[in-house]
Amino acid sequence: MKCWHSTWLCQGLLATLLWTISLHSTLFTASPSSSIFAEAAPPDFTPTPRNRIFFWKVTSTTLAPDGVTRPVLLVNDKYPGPKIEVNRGDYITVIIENALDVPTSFHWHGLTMRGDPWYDGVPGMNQCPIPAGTNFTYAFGTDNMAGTHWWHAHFENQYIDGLVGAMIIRDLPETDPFLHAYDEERIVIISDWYHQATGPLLTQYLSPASNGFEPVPNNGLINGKHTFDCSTVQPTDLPCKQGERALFHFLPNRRYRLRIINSSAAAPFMFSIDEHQLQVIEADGTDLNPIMVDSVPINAGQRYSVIVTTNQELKNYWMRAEMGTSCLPNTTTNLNPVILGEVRYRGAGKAEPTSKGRFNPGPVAKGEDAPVNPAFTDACEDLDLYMLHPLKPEPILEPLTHSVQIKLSFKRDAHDKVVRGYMNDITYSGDPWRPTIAQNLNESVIYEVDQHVMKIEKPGAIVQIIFDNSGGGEHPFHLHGHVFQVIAQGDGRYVEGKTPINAVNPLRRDTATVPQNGFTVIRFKADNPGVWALHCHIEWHVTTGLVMQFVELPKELRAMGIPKHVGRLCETGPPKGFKPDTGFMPK
Ligand SMILES: *[C@@H]1O[C@H](CO)[C@@H](O)[C@H](O)[C@H]1NC(C)=O
Ligand SMILES: *[C@@H]1O[C@H](CO)[C@@H](O)[C@H](O)[C@H]1NC(C)=O
Ligand SMILES: *[C@@H]1O[C@H](CO)[C@@H](O)[C@H](O)[C@H]1NC(C)=O
Ligand SMILES: *[C@@H]1O[C@H](CO)[C@@H](O)[C@H](O)[C@H]1NC(C)=O
Ligand SMILES: [Cu+2]
Repeated sequence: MKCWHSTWLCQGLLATLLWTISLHSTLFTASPSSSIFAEAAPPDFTPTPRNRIFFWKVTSTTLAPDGVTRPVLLVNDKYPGPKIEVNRGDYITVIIENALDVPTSFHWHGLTMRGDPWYDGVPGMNQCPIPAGTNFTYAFGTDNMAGTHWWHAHFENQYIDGLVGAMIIRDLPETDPFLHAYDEERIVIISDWYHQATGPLLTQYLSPASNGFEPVPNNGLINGKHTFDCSTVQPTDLPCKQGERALFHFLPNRRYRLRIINSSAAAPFMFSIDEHQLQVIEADGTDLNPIMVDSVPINAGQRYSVIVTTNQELKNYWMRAEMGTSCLPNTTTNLNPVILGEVRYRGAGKAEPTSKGRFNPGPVAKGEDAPVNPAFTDACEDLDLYMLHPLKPEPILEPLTHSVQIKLSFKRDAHDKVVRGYMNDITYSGDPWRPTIAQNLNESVIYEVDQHVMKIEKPGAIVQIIFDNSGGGEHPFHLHGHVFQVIAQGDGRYVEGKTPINAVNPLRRDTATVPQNGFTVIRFKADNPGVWALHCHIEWHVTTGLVMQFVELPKELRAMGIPKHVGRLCETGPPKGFKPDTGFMPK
């Protein structure tokens, strides 16, 4: 096989990997910029496991997903970025060419990265950022997982600017419980959208004047598309033309699995299709005992699969992602909170739908969006935890080895007067160029307080985390490296031994909402050596420090070492203009 990448790829650890590729792969005829699956390819059940290889070029450009042109960051010129789609048991290799003039890194949201912790993609924890103008290869196993996941940049706030995409691990026919439950599937990526690049928004957000109010999105997108009323664009001189809605072409009397991914930076959404029920079958990769609902609330970072049956009257229908505006700090005059897609039944023509939303009785006038679902404006919460149970039951994790209470709060810094997020009175501030995983190689390492490290040294320890959010708004918390059990979620305070818990076959997922003025309790088993971030998935809150990290099984992790080419990322150090506290502020 030709060795056409930089020399490290041809050496060391990766030599074994490439050997595996050359044995099992037929992919090297693919051109470096194309993914191995065509976008609308039918399921590829070529023998698994295989190493599936993806070539990505990351660039900075402009795009108008809703008709309003703005600067964006893209992978292979696409928004959302190219989908990764593999089968249970496969390996994934992503060869990244960073053609930006700033560093970057990528996280594989939903995968446990078991055995490959240095590819989890969090600078300052698992790696140093990929320097501008260089290439880096992520190569990892999928831990026998299946389900609807996603990938996104994890350096600074780059994912808000466009570096996101779907990552689907298809189950195998012999293990898929829903094999006969649906006929076809579609991916639905929902996102909030800003008309300005993150840089200027951050400058405002990280100033005392913001009072901690996050930037409010201007629009939302379904699969990278939506319309926007150009007469309300701000600033008024932004180039604006008619945008388009996402279209879903459905055949009558068929069952479609919709894999819904919420890649928002801030706003939660309520997802529904007019006049259709949704059968929920998956949450964050966990297959569920199916339940029927009218709509599904999806918080940032979360995923659901629903089956929708096209058994209604032959016409077209609105797909709605209603933004929870009351969960946002402020509404702006030009925010369009109801994001619409069009579901077209075959035979019903191309007419714009006239269907009614459950929560807006009146018809939707042409060119006019419906008001926000009032059921949602009060609650920015997950689907009722007690309704969702895994299809494959697992007992609650016990007995507890650790129980950690984490109090969430926002406070104004006495010195710079900026409002920041705190977990147990620590606001995270790690140096991207000094990753914990490398520091852990030194047995007697002492971490800085603001790295907010919590060590778990006992293999198999059962860790409980109680999020106490008695003073604030909702926060969807994501734990890397694990699928956790959600054992309680509710309003007010959690009292150990008193508050009822969800003790029988609790939901397992990787992103759970901590409700406004409420609590969420999760448990996981420490059986995966690595450095795992625990953070709010409202991307703005990551910037203001609502982040901490577990160093799980430090001894075992140390023994695993760090692959040479990952270590090399740290050789160059931060580029000029990078400040540890604020990163790259706009020029
Ligand atoms: C990165 O990869 C691309 C595409 O494979 C290649 O053209 C380029 O020369 C590589 N750059 C470096 C710095 O190795
Ligand atoms: C939010 O609203 C308040 C009160 O109307 C205003 O003072 C503040 O500037 C707004 N913040 C943002 C980020 O828009
Ligand atoms: C996506 O997550 C954001 C942030 O938590 C939330 O406001 C929004 O409602 C979610 N979208 C959907 C479709 O649930
Ligand atoms: C390991 O950490 C200790 C404590 O911070 C420090 O004194 C020592 O120099 C470090 N050793 C190496 C090899 O860096
Ligand atoms: Cu948050």
